[in-house]
Amino acid sequence: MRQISLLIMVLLSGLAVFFSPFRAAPAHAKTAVIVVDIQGDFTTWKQGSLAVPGTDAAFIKKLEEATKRLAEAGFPIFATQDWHPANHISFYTNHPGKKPFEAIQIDGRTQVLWPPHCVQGTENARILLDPRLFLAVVRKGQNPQFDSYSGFQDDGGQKTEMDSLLRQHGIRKVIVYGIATDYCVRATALDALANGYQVIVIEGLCKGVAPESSTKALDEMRQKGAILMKELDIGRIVR
Ligand code: VGL
Ligand code: ZN
Repeated sequence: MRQISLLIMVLLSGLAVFFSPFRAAPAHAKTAVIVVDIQGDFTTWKQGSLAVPGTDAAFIKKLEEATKRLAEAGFPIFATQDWHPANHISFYTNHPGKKPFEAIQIDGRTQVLWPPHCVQGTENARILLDPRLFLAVVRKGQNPQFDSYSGFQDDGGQKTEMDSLLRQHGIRKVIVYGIATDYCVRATALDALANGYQVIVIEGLCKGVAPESSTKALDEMRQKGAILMKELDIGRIVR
């Protein structure tokens, strides 16, 4: 008899834990990861059209392993994906007489002209990490008239779904890394700060187009409130 009541108690306490309101809060309910633009066209590994120095197979493997560790630790993982139509305003080929990496003024904005890259549906527009890692992929730069380095909004002020996705998941803090430090990582981290999120940038998981602008971008992110971590140290990330 005593054994039966013990059994019932064990079962009931199991149920209590199962239905406990605390179970609804996963290990890192308020901190998410935003992995920026890990796409073939930005890598030397895939001989991308806009290959960023240092983005060889070993670096992408490092990104994949870090992202897996974060996923296993319970952080929700979001990705951004540069996703341009062929007639995109940022492609130098759409501005006769202009050369790649030239900067021009368009309606008072500075637009760097890039080699065509991340064209919708092409092999090198694909994200190179295991798609099962991501809770959602936010595409950007789809409007032919506006560039969008930021994962939150384009240069015309049109918002992506990023902010509402993060809100839906109760996120207050984001860990940001990817390509390129001086463009899309910078813009995404600064917009995250501007939208009220705490931001951690993992320097060792970023590569930049140019050293000088990358150093400047990291300084600016820190100055505006981001915490910079040299390498991923999950134990030091407090939620
Ligand atoms: C990026 C230039 C053009 C980036 C995207 O992902 O940093 N850079 N488009
Ligand atoms: Zn782009």
